[in-house]
Amino acid sequence: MSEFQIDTRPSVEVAQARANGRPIVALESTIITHGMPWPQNAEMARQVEADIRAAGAVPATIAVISGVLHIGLEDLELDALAQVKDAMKLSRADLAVCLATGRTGATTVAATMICAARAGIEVFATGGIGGVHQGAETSFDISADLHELATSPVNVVAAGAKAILDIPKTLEVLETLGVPVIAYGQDEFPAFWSRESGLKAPLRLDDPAAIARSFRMRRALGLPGGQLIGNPVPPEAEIARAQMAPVISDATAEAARQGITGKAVTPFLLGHILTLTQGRSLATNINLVRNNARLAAAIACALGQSA
Ligand code: PSU
Ligand code: MN
Repeated sequence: MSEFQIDTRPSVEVAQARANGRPIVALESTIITHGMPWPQNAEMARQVEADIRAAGAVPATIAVISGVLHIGLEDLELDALAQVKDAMKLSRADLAVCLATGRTGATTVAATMICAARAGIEVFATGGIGGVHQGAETSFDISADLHELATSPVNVVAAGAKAILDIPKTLEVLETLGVPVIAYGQDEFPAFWSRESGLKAPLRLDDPAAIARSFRMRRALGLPGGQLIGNPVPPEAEIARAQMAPVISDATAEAARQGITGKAVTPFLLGHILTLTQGRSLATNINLVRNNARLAAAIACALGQSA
């Protein structure tokens, strides 16, 4: 066996939480560096951490800073990361290169799941997951987030998938991969800015304890991978599906016109939609991430009681 070590650093708060066996919730960092503009990104990240603390758990924002894997960021580190212009966007494929070359990178859902699982963290809150892009039948653009959900044992709480994705195909791929897609408190799979997608979720659970038990049951069955929890945006923050549809088509068409491909697609669409909705999409985005953080904390607390 190799002696190779990953340079890993927990925040002071995460180290204490581990020592005391307290529930921890992982948070991704691509949403900070590639998903939202400064300074709202830093404000959002701080607010979400505070929401997790208020709900009785400890936040662990995950990122690679100068080749060191951080499980939890100190406030100054978070502030600096939110202003880095050239952070790498790290998915499963990029994580090792970033660590090996001493660079700085922000973790997507896939990379955050990998790091959380290594750190023994079973719950992770984000905004929306990556998925099968519209036109995937020609572009082959399918996010590595989907395969990761089938591989790493982490509960991912998201507000569903954005309609910049092909949601029916995304659900089909998740089914093929054997990932439980669980709508929280409603029958429909939510569509990020909107509570409804027009599609029923394959599974529904109404309380965090049931989500925790089903996670433990998968492990007892010897099944790898995690669970995707679709948590609808609160009604007061929602933007209706009909209102978002033309905005999304406009952004998707512009991406095609400019020849945007690969990793650049999701950040381009998010930025364009922000401009088109004059910032309204950002307010909704922040609201739903906070809502997901609260549910993730409740699941982490329930898992702590069932361990
Ligand atoms: N969807 C969002 N906001 C985001 C992302 C997705 O609503 O910030 C980010 C997440 O980090 C997600 C990544 O894991 O984009 C997916 O990128 P790709 O499609 O390139 O796999
Ligand atoms: Mn992609």
